[in-house]
Amino acid sequence: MSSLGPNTILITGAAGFVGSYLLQELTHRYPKAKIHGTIRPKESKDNLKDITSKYELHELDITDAPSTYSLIEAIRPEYIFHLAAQSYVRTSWESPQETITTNMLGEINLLEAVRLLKTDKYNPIIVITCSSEEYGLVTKSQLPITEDTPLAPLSPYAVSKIGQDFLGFQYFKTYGLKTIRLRVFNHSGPKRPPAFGDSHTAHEIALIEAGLKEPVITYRDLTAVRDYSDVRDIVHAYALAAERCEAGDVYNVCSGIGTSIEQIYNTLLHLSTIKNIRLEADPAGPRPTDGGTIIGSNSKFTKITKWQQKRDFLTQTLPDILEFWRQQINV
Ligand code: A2R
Repeated sequence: MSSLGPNTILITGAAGFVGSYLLQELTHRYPKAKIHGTIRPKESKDNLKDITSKYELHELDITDAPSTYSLIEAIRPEYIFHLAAQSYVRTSWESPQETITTNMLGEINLLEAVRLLKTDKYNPIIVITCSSEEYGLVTKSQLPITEDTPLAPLSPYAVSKIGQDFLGFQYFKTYGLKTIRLRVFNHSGPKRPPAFGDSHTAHEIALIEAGLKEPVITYRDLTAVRDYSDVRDIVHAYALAAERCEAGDVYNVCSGIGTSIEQIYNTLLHLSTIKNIRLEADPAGPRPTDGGTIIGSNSKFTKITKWQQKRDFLTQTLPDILEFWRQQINV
């Protein structure tokens, strides 16, 4: 590693939603570094369309141990950002096996590859993207959530992320791998698939504005409060984590601000050019783990990294998401 930063970087899951923003962030932050990303075989490259800076993509199924080892051996990244995952909470109820396999076995393959290649001279920093879902069942008296709040997972996805989290801890303790575990709270931005609530609502509004849908939007739970950040601030946090966080430690990455789902709906409806959109309750009702208030404390992370968020979720991120969908629909 030079004094200007890492010479070689690997992002697993680089063609995913966050991976594409991280690629953008890192190519600008480390213009001299060689940046590699993995893409799942047959995966779409749509998220990478607007990235003009240089990087190299490698096809990899992270559940394939020999291929994972070969890639790490070939490029020997000094920073590894591990994002490849089954990232949908809802899918995890339908496909718990796939979720646990991709997320836990995938990470074991990555950590094993590094363990086997580790020497006195080669021991990369590995940033692991864990999740606020690990905290799961949280009572009001436990807010804001710190890294010491007990983990109480409510979905197979949350269990898989605890597995990833604790594997990172174990490989640090047992083998001295430089893992940094980030428990990341809700984050969104343009390109977020409409399977996620805020993006779904913005997509629906853009369809209504284009005359492609009746002016009705359904909701599952307006009362839930979550801790939202802009994905562009989150990927900046990932870079700072690799540079400044303590190996072996765990950090919450969040805004510390509670935003209700109702605020998200109202903000997006207010931004719409159509003023007679009706909100109706989805007959499917809330998900098993909707509801409640999840707000994190980012003080451990901001103290060590000096991370500052630049974008306000309601007034900057949401308008950008709506504009993204308007443009997609008008193409
Ligand atoms: O599912 P795909 O084809 O979109 O590919 C996803 C990829 N991925 C895999 N890559 C290699 N081998 C696999 N077996 C495998 N399964 C899935 O990981 C996708 O490109 C990437 C994850 O990106 P997204 O699904 O867009 O998630 P997002 O929001 O970017 O989250 C990134 C990370 C994940 O670890 C989340 O659990 C965490 O941040 O919140």
